[in-house]
Amino acid sequence: VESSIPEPQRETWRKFSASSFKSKDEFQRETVRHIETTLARSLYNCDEKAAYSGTALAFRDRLIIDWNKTQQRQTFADQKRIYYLSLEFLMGRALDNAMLNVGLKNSAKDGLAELGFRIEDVISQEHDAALGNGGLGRLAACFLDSLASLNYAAWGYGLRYRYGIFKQEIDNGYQVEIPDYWLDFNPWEFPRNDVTIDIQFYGWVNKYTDENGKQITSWQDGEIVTAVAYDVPIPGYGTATVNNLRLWSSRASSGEFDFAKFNSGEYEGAVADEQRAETISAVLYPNDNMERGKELRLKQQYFWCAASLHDIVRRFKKSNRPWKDFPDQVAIQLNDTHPTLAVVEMQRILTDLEGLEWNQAWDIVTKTFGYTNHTVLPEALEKWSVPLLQHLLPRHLQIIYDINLYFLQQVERRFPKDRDMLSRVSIIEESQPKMVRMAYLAIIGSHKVNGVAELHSDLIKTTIFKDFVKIYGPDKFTNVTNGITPRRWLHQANPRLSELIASKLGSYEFLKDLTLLNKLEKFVDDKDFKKEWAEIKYANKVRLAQHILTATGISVNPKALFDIQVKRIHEYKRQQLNIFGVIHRYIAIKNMSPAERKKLAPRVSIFGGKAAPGYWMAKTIIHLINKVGDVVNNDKDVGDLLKVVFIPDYNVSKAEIIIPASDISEHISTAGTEASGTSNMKFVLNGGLVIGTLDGANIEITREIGEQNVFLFGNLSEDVEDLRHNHFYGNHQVDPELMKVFDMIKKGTFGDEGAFSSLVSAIVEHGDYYLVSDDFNSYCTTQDLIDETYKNQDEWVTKSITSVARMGFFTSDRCINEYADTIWNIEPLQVKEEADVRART
Ligand code: 4GP
Repeated sequence: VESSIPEPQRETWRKFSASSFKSKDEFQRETVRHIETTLARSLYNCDEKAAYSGTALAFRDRLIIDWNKTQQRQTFADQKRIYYLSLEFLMGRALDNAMLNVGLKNSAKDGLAELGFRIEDVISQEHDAALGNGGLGRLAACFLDSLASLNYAAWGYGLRYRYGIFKQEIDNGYQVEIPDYWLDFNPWEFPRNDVTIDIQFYGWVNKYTDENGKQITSWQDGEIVTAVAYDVPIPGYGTATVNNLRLWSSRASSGEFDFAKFNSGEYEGAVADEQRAETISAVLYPNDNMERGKELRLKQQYFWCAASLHDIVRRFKKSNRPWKDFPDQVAIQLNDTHPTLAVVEMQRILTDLEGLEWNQAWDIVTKTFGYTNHTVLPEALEKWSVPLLQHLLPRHLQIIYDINLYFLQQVERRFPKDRDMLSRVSIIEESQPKMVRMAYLAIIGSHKVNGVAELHSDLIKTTIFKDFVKIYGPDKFTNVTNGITPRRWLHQANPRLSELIASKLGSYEFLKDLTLLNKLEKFVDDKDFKKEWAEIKYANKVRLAQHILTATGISVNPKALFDIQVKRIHEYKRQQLNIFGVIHRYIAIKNMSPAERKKLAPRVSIFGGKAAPGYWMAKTIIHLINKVGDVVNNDKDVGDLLKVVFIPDYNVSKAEIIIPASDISEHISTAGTEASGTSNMKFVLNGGLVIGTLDGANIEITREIGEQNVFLFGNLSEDVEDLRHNHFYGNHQVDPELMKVFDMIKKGTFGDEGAFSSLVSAIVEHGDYYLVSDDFNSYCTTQDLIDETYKNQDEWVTKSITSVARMGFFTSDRCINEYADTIWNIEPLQVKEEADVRART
């Protein structure tokens, strides 16, 4: 690097090089210094917010020192790096995680207490970084934690949205969306004003022969927007590795500001261009498992892919290696199809800008990329219209056509008699207008394609991508079952349970090797241990009850069975099945004799989750849940036997309170629709049991923890197609008990029945696509079995402990090691300082 300090001066430099705090006193000194100087506050005006800011800045310094060293170490080692491209990183809060991962939470706790603050109050000042919708975005965040904890040289690349996922309020039972402006104070990012990349849009393609007779293809004119890097340090647990998450922010390029306009008094016009540029990274699109082909979304995708790739290429070029080494130095993982344009941009860089031959370039591209599919739902499979691409990215469209041409030629040679095959697998769908099928492009441009749980990986091979299995053979397709980080989802969310487990296992090593949990099985008959286990669950329920009271005004009994379904609201996830089941229970209670009522375990049905603002059915489900709650919670005749709660604004920090408090959680998607699910893993790891369908990772969870520890119900994925067919062509009868539920809704018990008619008619009149009626009876029977089982608390706790003991497989560490082995072909980097910082929890 040109600006580096010459050797003779480096001694001085090293003498004063910043060092990390290691003790409570040093932490206090740093925190007070930041409060007094960086924030210009004092002991006379330091509130909890300022205490949070000071603490966060002190820990940020610590992280950045390790971050610098990590980056240097990785540069010197010059090994392969993995780049995880994701439009979503649902990180949640950073401070608690930073304190735990560097092993200084206890020092911080004592240090803050001496300064006059409770650590919990300080931690809860932080605004969630909510740059994601749901499963796919939270998975990316768990992966970053594992990559750093396992010492992989890894970077995340994403967009720095000014507005993350909207904040949800409930007004008169309806969801209302409030913008989430989260950047007012964000100590966790470093603007890198020196790391900028100009990104081009629109314009036209000029092909010509230069004076040396060389064919030149040049993309000209159009509009330039600048990408500015913001770096977020990602600390590993118990290691000195701090990796980087680079988020791009859009800014008008310096050439863009129109001084002529400005000087002639047209202030607004001059500023308008600037605002247009900034719009690109302004908002996260609030859709989960759903695509809506908006031009601005496509702009976001290209802006982010192009910036990331040029950054990666720039880093690679510093090593002066030949291009053919690129795939040995770089692995790029596409988190769903959102970053697929990176494949095209890479091919463009190599051919148009670097002058490689098409085939040589394409070989490099396909060895570099891997693609992860997260859904088989047709409404979520991305397609972009050809005219839109032609307009926005004219050169990329040409390259897509060329990729498709060579691919189809190859297919035709292999399957000369199968004309149909060509149109089925073409990247271009011959519709009006023509569409580019991004998943096909991602498959063709990658060397591996993976699903996220066994059933899902089988389904993509036998349904949506089956032709590609014929073309490429089965080895290109693989499975990596999802996982979660036990650091956040056990240790941070459930500190008492983590502590109890550590006391039994003798250390916190299980947070690094989750399979060690299996040693807990030895203690399932230990009375004191079981008692403590149950007490911790109860304390977590008290904590949640407190949150529910503050957030909704509803008072719930923590002794009742807590039945929780929190996730994005979607018809396929079937919150409607759950709330219909609740109404069924309400009817049953109303008809019970006092003796029967005495025998029933009181229950609190807890819901949470956001609906995409344009998803009418999902919003109707939220409305029904709230209206049922209004009626049931105020029915004196029912009392504590049943309460229905909708917790507003479900997000990562709320999940950390909600998940440890479940007795039962619901993962009840129509079989074959939920790719994996990850909250199922979080709930079980926290000692809750689950009711679920044979879908996604539920199947593997059951295999690991044993069928006797899971409440399974419902039809199997292989029967779904026939059942759907029958709904239209057979003799389809809606379940009679479900009809009683509909009668109650129609009577107006929960307010204007018209408000819910779409939910009812989807089942009664429109073919019940999600098989709610088919599964209703088996769902309700299984809920009765849960009531029965819950009565025997001793047996329940045994199930709970056994399940936790067998959850080792579902750590994201295992998952990342599988990606590293089977897709990225990359080894972790050895870190010497590791011993120094380990196990200081
Ligand atoms: C989600 C899937 O719906 C979920 O089953 C899976 O666990 C998660 O990805 C992580 O793999 N998909 C999305 C999406 O969030 O937007 O497609």
